Amino acid sequence: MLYLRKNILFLFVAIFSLANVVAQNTITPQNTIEIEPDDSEDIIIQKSANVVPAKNQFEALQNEFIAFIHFGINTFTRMEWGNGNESPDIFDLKELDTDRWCRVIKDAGMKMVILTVKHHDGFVLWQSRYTKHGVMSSSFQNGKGDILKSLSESCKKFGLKLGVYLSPVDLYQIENPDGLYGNLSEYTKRTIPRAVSGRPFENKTTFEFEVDDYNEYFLNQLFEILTEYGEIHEVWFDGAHPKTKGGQRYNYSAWTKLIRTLAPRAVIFGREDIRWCGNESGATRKTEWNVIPYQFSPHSLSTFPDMTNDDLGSRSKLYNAKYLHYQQAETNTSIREGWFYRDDTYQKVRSADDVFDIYERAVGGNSTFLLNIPPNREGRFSSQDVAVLEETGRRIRETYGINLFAETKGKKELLDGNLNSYYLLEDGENEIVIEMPNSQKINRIVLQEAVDTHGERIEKHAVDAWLNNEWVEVSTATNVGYKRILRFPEITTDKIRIRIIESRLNPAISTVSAHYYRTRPPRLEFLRDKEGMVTISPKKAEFNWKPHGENSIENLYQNYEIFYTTDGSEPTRNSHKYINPIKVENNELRAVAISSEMQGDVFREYFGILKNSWKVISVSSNKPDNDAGLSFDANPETFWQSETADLPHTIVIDLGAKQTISAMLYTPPKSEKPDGMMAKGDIQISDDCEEWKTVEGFEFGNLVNDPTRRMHQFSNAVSTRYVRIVVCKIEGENNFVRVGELDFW
Ligand code: FUL
Repeated sequence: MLYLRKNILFLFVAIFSLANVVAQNTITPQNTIEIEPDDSEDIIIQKSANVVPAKNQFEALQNEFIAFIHFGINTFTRMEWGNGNESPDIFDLKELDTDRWCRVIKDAGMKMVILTVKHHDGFVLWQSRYTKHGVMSSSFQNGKGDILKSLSESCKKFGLKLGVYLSPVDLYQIENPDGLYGNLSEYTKRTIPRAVSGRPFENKTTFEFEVDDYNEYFLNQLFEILTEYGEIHEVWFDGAHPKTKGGQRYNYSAWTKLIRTLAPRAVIFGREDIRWCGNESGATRKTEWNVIPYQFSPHSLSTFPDMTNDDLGSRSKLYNAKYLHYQQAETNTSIREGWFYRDDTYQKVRSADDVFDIYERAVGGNSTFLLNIPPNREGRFSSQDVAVLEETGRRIRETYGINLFAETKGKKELLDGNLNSYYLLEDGENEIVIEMPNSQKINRIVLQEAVDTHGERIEKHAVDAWLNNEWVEVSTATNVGYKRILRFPEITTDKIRIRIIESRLNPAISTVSAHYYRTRPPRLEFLRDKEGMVTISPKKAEFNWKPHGENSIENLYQNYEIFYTTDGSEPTRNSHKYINPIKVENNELRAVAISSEMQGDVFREYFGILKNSWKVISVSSNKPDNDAGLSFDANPETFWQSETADLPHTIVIDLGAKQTISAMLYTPPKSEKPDGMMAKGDIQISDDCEEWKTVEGFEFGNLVNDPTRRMHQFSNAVSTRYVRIVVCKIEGENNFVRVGELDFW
């Protein structure tokens, strides 16, 4: 049964009391619906199923994946938060390539860019009339540069929307003696924008507000941003406050009025339009409702409820509400460790797996994915970030750019990918069967409800596939809302069934599509224990900022097998299949992961002689918690560290028995700042621990930039029981030595 948008009918399922029936028929879809004191629980749920996004919110939902750009003074001080006392000279920007930012953002599949035009430190990135603390006082383009202008022009060129982050807290205005923040000025009637001689506005709109100095300053700046940089689609108000002063209050109602008048299509983050998802790590809820209960009208509040709870909108939360309001979540996180760029060595970048996994969880979990990409001090995105974004964009296009139901005949309003049509399930109708003309390989199903007309209704659903002449459940999830992506191991079928298990009212489904994510074989890593047993597993990416608790490898890598060799030959599908840890001793291990369609890279590593009977005979010094034995405990996370920085450092090891060795392997310990790495020294051998013979000198270069495992190969193999390593040069800040692992081959 097709329901056209203009012909909205409201059908209700259950049998209610007369009062309830009257109420049901009068529920008009709205952005905010008030709960009456005598509303029954059923009525509350029906009301919740008619709370819909406003026009600007619905437009914003369709952006799905958007970019955040943190750029400013902190980019140059390498701090996450500035203090407001920074000199504008610090902003030493020589080049800026906003076209390149936009090209990369567009290719990644993002639709909007939000720039931090003023972060907490108060330094502004545009040519404001109302402060000198910004680009106008820096050397960038002789004080004439305007980052917002340049970005707005690039956005136009690349067809991207533009948003602004304007920090309510302003440390420059707090710390500076003439600062306006919390200066206890009087609330008086003021005209916005305040006229500044020689700098008239083309837009002649004016506003009168009863505000104090800081609110006036903030409104004047909002006026500049919203009238002189093209259309603004999002205004981001951060809730974080490093400091406050003088009991400063914000005149949100005036801010909102100004934004609604000057940028009617813009959504406001941190107010009633868009809410914080509750974390900054890229974590997503299994059930993300955008219909949120409020105790007071969300349109007049100045403080907002806690958004960190795991459950914000289940039935039980709604029963206690006074208002139900549509307020979508933005899943915001950074591609790097931190919001601002620091460096390319120590500040790790998320892997494409991680970003793509967050994309599927966030966009496919009823929220918008806001990913921060902080430009570097050269005004560009670093190549590591670009590579990750390119790969993410490729995966999004490959997976979601092709709808495997495209050729399917059936309910057009479900299959046409058009958000303006929907299929409203009839009473008692709880499944949709989609029959394809041919069998397809599928591992993703996407569902969308017609939230703009019917709100969020589905509470629980499942996807079944017709396999071997029966229905088999392949995936199940809770709510849908704007979009739900269901991921499951790949199946080949010509029939899919969507089952609605629980719902707040008859759901209106706008689109159903099927997709195939080409599972890449994972990168591999090896870990050998003291007994020589090697575990082969997908390589975990290093990213040590705000863990989101998800295992992106498990989420994305399904249907692959690992094959290996230990005889130096290339592993193929015919080699040994890896199931459990394998013993590798004095051999080279090579392994490859193979998925149904693709063969991954071959990973190889030398494993030396077993270390289970090694002993430390003597050591020049060690810190109490970093004893020398940790240099061969088969755990690269633990390490020997000398107590002193006096060179040379020496360690004498008993190999337990006479062994033939032809190479030494050195693994520096993992650490944020690689330090104490043995760069040069001698390898000596002895049979009695008294008479020593130097067999080799070793030297490793560029360890600070590349603190990875190194091998020194001997010119001739030697036989020995005791080995003494004499370290005479260290790379890193101090001269103490740190050894994660030593191996002999
Ligand atoms: C937080 C801020 O304090 C961070 O610096 C960053 O801007 C992030 C998006 O919001 O609250």
